[in-house]
Amino acid sequence: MGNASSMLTQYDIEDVQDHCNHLFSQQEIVSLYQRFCQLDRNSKGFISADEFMSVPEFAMNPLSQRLLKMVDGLNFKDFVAFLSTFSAKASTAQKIELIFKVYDSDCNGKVTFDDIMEVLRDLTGSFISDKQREVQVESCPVLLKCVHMFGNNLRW
Ligand SMILES: [Ca+2]
Repeated sequence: MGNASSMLTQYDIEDVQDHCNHLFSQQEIVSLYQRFCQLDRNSKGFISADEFMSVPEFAMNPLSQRLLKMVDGLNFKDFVAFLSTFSAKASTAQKIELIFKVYDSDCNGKVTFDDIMEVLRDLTGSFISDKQREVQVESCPVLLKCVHMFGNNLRW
């Protein structure tokens, strides 16, 4: 598994299914493997950051750099496990964990005010100022409550 010219065996498919908690069918795993091999141009067994960025839909996503940190260098099995989080069948806990990782900019296990500001910078670019972003965050009670629950920010 991992070589573009290789095929998945039934054992490989079942192994990947187990690894992603059966959130993908066997046919879906075969399709994902074909796409994985297309993106893994040098048949290294993983998709590099450059290869991910060659997918226009991915490159255009304002959060692509954050997602890249999570997927860069993953082998097929771990890549499918990552993708399974986006499945409608994934648990709420899995989805929350992914969102948390996207927001935890400095990967310190906490989502702080500064992490949220970083995400807003990625999403808005230079269209709004840091001051305007701060006002947006501070005027959102739900967001503030989340930061208090999951962060350890001394600002408040
Ligand atoms: Ca953080």
